[in-house]
Amino acid sequence: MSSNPIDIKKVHIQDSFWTTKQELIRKEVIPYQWEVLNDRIPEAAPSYCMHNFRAAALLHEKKQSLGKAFVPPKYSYRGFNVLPDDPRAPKDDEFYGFVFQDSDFSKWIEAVGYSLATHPDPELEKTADEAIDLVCRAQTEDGYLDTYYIINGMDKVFTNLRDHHELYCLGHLVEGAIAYYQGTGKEKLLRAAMRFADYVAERFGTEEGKIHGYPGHEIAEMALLRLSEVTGEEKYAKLAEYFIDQRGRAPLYFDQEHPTPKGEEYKVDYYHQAHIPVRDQDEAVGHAVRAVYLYSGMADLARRSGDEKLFAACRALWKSTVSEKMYITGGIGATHLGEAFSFPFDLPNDTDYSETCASIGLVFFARRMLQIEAKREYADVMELALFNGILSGIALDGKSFFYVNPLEVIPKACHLDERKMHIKPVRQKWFGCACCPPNLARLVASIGTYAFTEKEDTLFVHLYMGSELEKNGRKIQIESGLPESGNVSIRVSSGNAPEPLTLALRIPSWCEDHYQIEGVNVSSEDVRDGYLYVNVPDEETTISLSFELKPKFVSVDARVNEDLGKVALVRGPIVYCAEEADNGDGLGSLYIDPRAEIKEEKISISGANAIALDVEGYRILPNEQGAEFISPLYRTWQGEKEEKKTVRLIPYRLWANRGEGEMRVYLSRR
Ligand code: FUB
Ligand code: ZN
Repeated sequence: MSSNPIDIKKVHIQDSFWTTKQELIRKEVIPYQWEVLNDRIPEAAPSYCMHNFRAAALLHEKKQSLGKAFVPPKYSYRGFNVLPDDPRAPKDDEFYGFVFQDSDFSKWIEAVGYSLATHPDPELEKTADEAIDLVCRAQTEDGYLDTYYIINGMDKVFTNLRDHHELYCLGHLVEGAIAYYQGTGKEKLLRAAMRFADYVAERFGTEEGKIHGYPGHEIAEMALLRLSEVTGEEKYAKLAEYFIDQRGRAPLYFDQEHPTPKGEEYKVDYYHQAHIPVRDQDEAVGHAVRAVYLYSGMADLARRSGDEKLFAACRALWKSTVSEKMYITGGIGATHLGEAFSFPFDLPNDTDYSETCASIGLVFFARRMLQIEAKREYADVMELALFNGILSGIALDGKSFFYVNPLEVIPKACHLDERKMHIKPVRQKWFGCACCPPNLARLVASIGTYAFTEKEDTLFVHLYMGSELEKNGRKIQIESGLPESGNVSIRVSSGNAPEPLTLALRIPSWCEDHYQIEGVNVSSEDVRDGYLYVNVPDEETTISLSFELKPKFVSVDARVNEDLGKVALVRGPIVYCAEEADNGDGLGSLYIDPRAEIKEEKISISGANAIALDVEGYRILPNEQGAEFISPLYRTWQGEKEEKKTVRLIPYRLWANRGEGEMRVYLSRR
């Protein structure tokens, strides 16, 4: 039997690490994003998100007042990213921004919903209610809700499923509406999302007369399955099932929608994970965010239906992703060309994409796999992505963000080399295509639902974080020293009417099974797939866990050419990097000795506490020995001149909080 995420209202995170992040989302990111969505931050790229909802609402109002005299706009393609001629004075009745700009509101309201679930805030709720009123005013009478088409002309609705994101906007709207309903009990947005889903369900399906397509950018699949769970309405699950089953079936829908040059079809469909039916897919391909969103929906469906073939595909896709295409930071999407996966073991460090959203999608996928089978391999990846490739996406003050999370940066190259211009050496205030910051906000705001899942008498602890929750009438208080120390304590109250309670405690693979447990009797037989199953006695019980957490060097599979002869430094789930701020520039000339002692030092970077690691190494000095060979650039080799150097590394997530400078995760080794 599978497990479910814990009810967000039942888990209170009180953790020295995660509470700080959640507070940042609540106090900085949510209010800041609201200003951005309303174009009130002069130095941030304009969003036009709320402008578009207002424009759509105005259009309906005009229709009402003009009655039969109203002439609906006729669709004419204006572009994927529509910018006003005069950015300071956008026209009231035009759509601006990316075609999927509505989704920025949906992600914002999702973060708001989760935040209100645990931190009631009447002022924020009032702002959110007003925003919802506006969004609902933008919806058409028959339930359609995508401002790009409402404003630009409804006659072409669902005619470009491949590129335009109506079903993506539906998915995000559903997710946002569910979160707001869960956080506040208010149904208005949920009803609007259901009406849009009903509209889509009417139009799509295998039946004659219906559209036989599916989302160009996945997410509706997992969102609709969740909507079905929350509302108890089977029709939403059926729609999700249709989208998943139909994808990649011949004749390929996107090729029909966009007649594709012969020989190019595979490329196009592959990019959208629509080249073959999903149950036959075994390699993670195409646009990375789309891929992991699809796999998450597939896992949800497999859990719901018990479809073994579908689950086998999920497993194969998981394996392909994490054992051939994932960076040590939990980043995925090795190429910026199409924001996509590359071929197996192609993991360049300085041109990669590793979009924040893609790592977030990987966390979605991991949690869903965990729900089906509690194996630590999923939780290990979830934790890795969270602490590294995701949290690197946000500055310590919550006011700037990375979209792309590279493993190696030379700022000059980002400014001058076109191949690297997608890489920013400092976090940005906002992005015209602002998918990542609000995605990060909704994930962090709901982190408890990733840390804990439950079934009948078992609580699964996938991630350790200080928290209070309840299970089977027992109060559970967790204290965690992670990521700095591996000490965890779990106190379980006796409760009035004790029912059986099992805690399934993840033994993180980074401790290499070196851990101690006190307070309960367990044996090695209680460990299954990296989880220690503890039957908690009826009386009050305190379990103390101590996971060995020491720094170590990691090398990469030899097929990753990029990293041959190099090592990365990790400490528990934390991946480290060297920065110019500590080591000077020219990080590529540093060598470290993986056999040397690693020293730890407590540091603070812009108010964030962390542990820095110092390791002995060398710096290769400019080669002035040997005779010139053809030009001064080359010399006959006579050995390198080097000087000793202690190299300092800091947690990767903290890089670029001290101004612009070089950064590198993998260092050459001796
Ligand atoms: O297309 C919507 C979002 O924008 C994607 O998920 C991101 O990769 C970015 O392209
Ligand atoms: Zn993104």
